[in-house]
Amino acid sequence: MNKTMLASALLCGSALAMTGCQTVEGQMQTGNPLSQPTLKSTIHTVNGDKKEVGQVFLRPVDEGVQVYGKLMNLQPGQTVSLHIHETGSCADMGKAAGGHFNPDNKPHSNPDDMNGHAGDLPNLTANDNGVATINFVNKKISAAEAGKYSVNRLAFIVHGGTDDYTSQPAGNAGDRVACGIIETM
Ligand SMILES: [Cu+2]
Repeated sequence: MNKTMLASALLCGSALAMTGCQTVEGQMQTGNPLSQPTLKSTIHTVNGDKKEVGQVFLRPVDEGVQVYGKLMNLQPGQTVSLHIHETGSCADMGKAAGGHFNPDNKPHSNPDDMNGHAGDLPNLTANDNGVATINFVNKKISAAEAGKYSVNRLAFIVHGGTDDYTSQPAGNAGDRVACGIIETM
């Protein structure tokens, strides 16, 4: 952890310290102000240099689990796709993460479809600085430490292309470009 990250962690480590906190965690929380993230993933490229490209947090909210964070170092305007995959491993260029998290054996769909994969999430488009944000409430997963719908110890996969929310089994989203294990805070 570098010094900047450490300072952010200290500033944002408690609900009482949110004022003035400029990290993604502070900027994007909505509602339930006392509900802190329970899970977090630091995402790295799957190729040789394993560069860090972002962080995603998960916290329980009334409607489900808020998934929020940023991916950096994308091409300006690039749309990528993000899913929760079923195995908590980023080995073998991310292939070890397996397929989409799908505890109820549903088809792949758009992330708002309750009949789709629990691990389906919306596409992200990078801004002029190559930064893409996600802020989505997933109603099909749990941010608890364990359980059928818990995503603890599973993996985020970033694909280089756009998820069409239709093609099976994974939306024709393209190569796996980055990956992060989901872990307890
Ligand atoms: Cu995927």
